[in-house]
Amino acid sequence: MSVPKLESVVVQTTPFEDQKPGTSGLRKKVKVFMEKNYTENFIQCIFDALGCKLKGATLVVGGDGRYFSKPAINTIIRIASANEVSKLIIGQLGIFSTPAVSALIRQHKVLGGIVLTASHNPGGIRHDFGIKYNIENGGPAPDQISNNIYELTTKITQYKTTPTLETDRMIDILGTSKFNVDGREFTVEIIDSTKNYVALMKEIFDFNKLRALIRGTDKRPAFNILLDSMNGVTGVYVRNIFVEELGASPDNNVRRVVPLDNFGEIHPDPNLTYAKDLVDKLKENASYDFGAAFDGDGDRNMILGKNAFFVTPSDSLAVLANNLDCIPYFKKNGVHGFARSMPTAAAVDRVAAKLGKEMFEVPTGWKYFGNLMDAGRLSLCGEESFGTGSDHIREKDGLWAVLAWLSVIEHKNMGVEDILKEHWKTYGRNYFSRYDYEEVETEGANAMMQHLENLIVSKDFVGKTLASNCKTYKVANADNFSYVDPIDHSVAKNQGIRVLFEDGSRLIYRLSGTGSSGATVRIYIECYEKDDVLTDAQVMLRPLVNISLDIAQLKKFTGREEPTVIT
Ligand code: VG1
Ligand code: CO
Repeated sequence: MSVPKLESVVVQTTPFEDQKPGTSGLRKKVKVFMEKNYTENFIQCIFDALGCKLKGATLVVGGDGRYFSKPAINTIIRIASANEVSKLIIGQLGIFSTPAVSALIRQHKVLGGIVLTASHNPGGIRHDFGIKYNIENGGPAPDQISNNIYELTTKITQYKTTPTLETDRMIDILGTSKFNVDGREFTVEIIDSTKNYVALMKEIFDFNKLRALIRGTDKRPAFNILLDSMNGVTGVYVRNIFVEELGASPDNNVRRVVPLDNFGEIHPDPNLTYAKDLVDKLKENASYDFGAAFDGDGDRNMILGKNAFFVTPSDSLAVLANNLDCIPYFKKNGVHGFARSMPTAAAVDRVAAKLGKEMFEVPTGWKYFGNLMDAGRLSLCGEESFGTGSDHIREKDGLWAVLAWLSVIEHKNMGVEDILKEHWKTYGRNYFSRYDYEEVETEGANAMMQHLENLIVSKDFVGKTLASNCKTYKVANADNFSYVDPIDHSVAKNQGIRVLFEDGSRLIYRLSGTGSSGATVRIYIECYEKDDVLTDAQVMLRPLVNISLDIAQLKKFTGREEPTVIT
């Protein structure tokens, strides 16, 4: 077949003011990305930020398949071809989970990847789209690169593209297309969305044991699971790994496994509010031993036991940390340190202390784990926001977390609730809850944060005793969290207001960096109990919750009576 000879053109454009990436890439309403030159500008700025490294480079491109993915990928193909990229590796139909992109970047040792997702944010024409750049270690771009991209978006005057490059239906069919653009060869390879990732999971876990768990053996009945992909991208991976490889039933063990570009109009966020449907299924049907849900792009997970027994992500991390040696990957590579994001409850810290492992506390966002992993000091980490992962890739990984949990269950021959109870008996329990107030007016949210800033530096705040429901807590310290990366010494400031009490309890306040309209206030509440480990979390935390709302004057600043989501 002859290779089409094409020429690139330069298109004049003007900057948009709102292209600052948040916690994890740029997220906006679809209609914003549809504005003339909006997507083009941002893609060109990613490429400009990469500078001369881009010349002749290969990039991975794909995402959760949400609405607007296809036109965005076609735009990326044309702009990449004009910017001297030599090859794009794209998932068929534009589909790759976020962990799969990370794995591919690492496996193919390419310059980086572009992930098209707004993750747990709703999708569809009226909702959100997102673009994120991942670097050569497979992880989200660090702050320095994102800031650089943002700077460029404020100054952009032109972008390069190849308008005659025919992209129609290109990403629908597996195979390689070659073009000649401005005299250079440009290749687009469309690959299977799941193959590489499934192979990686097979290397990490013992699939024979997992199959025996799910199918049952002469000695043990089948362990009855229900996995909910929430109409997100994990559907294709779940079918491949659980149904085809591990013998789960396509009718009874998995649900919502066909990715939809609007996620069926649900909020693809695996927590007790947005995945209530799964919680109800497990409550209705006591024959289920285990439930799990994933978010739109497949990096988050929620773990449930029989009767929808809820495992907090902070506890999930601690339990996995305590049991990693039953997973072949860690047997082979050893277990180095552990890490969690600052607002995540400190349950894993206790495991680290007992096992004599290094423990790190980083700001919110997976990008802060990457350097530690690259330096060989971090094997397992997590965030309270339903993110768990290991150094097998540089993103959090929902399916990995479920396979890890099932490996622990198989090894210990115990159910989820019993594993947790045993864990709490050994380590005590870190009670944790997060209150989210979504789509609050930005002004009120900012004013509340400013009020807290002033409060924590006010005279006598440290040392003060705060009381609610006959419980008293003495403030031991308060600050706005700063982090110095132990590897490259970069500094991240203003990562959340912390009120730390003498007994180890904590209150943390942050504004979300992933929303697409208004502000989302997050309040994180944590306390630790050595012996009283079976009380309901909301009951145990009630006094601290009251104190948190009281000192923040949340109602006064935001007008909100109740949170949108409690986890
Ligand atoms: C939230 C979570 C954070 C997570 C981020 C991306 O950020 O709190 O822990 O890393 O989402 O997750 P924020 O700034 O809204 O609190 V994902 O699955 O949306 O990429
Ligand atoms: Co996600």
